[in-house]
Amino acid sequence: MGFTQSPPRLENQYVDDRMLRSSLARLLPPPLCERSSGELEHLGELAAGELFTLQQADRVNEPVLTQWDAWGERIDRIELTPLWRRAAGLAAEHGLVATAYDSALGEYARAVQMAKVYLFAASTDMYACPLAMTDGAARTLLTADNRSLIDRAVPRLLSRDPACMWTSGQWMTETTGGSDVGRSETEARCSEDGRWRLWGRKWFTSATTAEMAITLARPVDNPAGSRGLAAFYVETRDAEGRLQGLEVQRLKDKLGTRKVPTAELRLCGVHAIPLAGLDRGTRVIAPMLNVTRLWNSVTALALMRRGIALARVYARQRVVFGARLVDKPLHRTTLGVLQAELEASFQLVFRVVTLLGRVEAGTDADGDVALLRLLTPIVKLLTGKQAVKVLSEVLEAFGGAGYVEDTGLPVLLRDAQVLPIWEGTTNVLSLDVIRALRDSDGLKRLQEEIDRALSGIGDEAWLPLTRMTHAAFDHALAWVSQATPEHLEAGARAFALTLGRATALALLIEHARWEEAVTGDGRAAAAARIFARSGIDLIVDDEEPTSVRRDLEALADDRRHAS
Ligand code: MFK
Repeated sequence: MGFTQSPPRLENQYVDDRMLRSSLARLLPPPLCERSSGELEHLGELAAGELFTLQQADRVNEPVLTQWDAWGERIDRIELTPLWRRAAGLAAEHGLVATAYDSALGEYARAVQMAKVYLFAASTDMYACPLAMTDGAARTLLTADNRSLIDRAVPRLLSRDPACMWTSGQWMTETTGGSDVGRSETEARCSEDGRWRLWGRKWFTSATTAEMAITLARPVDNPAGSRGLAAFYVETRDAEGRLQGLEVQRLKDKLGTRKVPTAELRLCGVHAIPLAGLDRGTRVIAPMLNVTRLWNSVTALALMRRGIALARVYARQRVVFGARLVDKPLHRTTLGVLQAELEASFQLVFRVVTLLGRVEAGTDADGDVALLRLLTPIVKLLTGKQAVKVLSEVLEAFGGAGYVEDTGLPVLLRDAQVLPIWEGTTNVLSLDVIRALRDSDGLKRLQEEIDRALSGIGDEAWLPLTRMTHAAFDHALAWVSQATPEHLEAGARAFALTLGRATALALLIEHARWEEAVTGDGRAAAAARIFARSGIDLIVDDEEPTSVRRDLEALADDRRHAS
């Protein structure tokens, strides 16, 4: 028998994560940090142990849709996989959604919740998706202030009892598009008894096993476009537990997230209740978008962390060309750059988590709302792209094994690939950043945020990095203030990424200084220095904007010719 490589095994994912523990120690008051650590350690153990093992055993299982029973009755039953069934119970018991609404935690509720999500998400094959929708639905109902719906649904969405907890779906995407929801074709009609019913087709719904959903539809006399859409609350089943006014046409055959029973739905007169008025539905549903975009960002962190954790373990045990991989300079460089990306984004995402916690608890300071509005699309678009890059490198760090399905590694990349797509693509979110600038003074607040994070630095060693951060932000500011509307759109992605990377660097420097001072650990500082070398300012000034535009047009559309 020849050589056999032992597989990478995970340590407790809380105990083993210096970045998570030191960040929580800075962000949370010490007694709360101490109190939370027991449950987080337990989740870290589940993530590395029982759930990780179950995940491998569940690898080839997928949800199954049964549309008809043996006697010809339409039932549209979806059977979930064992991993997801276990995840549902644990998510309720550990309050993966409820923690965010625990008033005893005050402004820290979101930070404690998202620390749990970060530990849970990578071992549960995107069970984070229905949880994100559930959290978004609870927040949307509370914001809409619809008392009867709040009384009926919110206690169920926030239940910690697996037998009582509801999940929610979010049905927005139609065949006309997942981005331009203003073109939705679903119709809402009010019956003579005053009850609303919906007719239409939802092309991409997550997830149909939910007890309720929030959806958009156009009351028949309303105008076209997004202002004519209304947001509706739907309960998916009747008193006997049968789907009411809904048909599941099929489950989607997707690249990844294959445990998520994403379905095409036909709405055939499903009963629905308007959430808040009969128009401007996208604005009503916006809290859902913003909450789920943050879940998307935390999930990106979780997948990056999982991939890097596995690659590090592997590098310590794998011997090539006479040495362990971890002792090879080029491999160390590769892993170090990945960790630096993760550390910078972790600080940025958890800053947004903290802001959301403050705003929801009503302890926000002047400007927190504007900063949150601007940073939410930025963290989503930054981390979504980054997760794909990082997970692609992680697979490569395993050589051929990373490309082999039963190592359980390829699924990380496939699942990561959805993160820049769903909940708004990178380009749609880049345009949302521009929209957010119009709606608020977010840019001024972001400048104050960077100044705050970098204030009081006397140590000369930090100066090159702080200068780089300010220079990138100033460049973005100068660019946006002189861009024509067309340039603004064409350059929105580089602009948003530059703001994101500059802010992430500032926040990482802030954390690194704290970590060095309090614990003497210099690894966050090392991450800041390496992150800074990977490109902060991504804006390219066009010397001759018109000619550059012509070049790009010719390259994007092969029926055009550059002249
Ligand atoms: C692991 C966790 C992951 C989560 C799993 C997700 C699985 C789900 C699968 C899916 O369903 S993916 C589909 C998700 N779809 C999207 O994310 C939609 C992407 N498109 C957009 O975000 C568009 O920008 C948008 C639909 C919001 C454009 O809407 P409109 O109505 O055409 O644009 P408009 O007129 O600018 O915005 C309408 C109002 O909403 C405006 O307010 P006013 O009426 O007061 O003027 C906007 O300011 C407001 N608004 C839009 N986006 C907002 C917002 N307000 C706050 N926050 C936002 N993000």
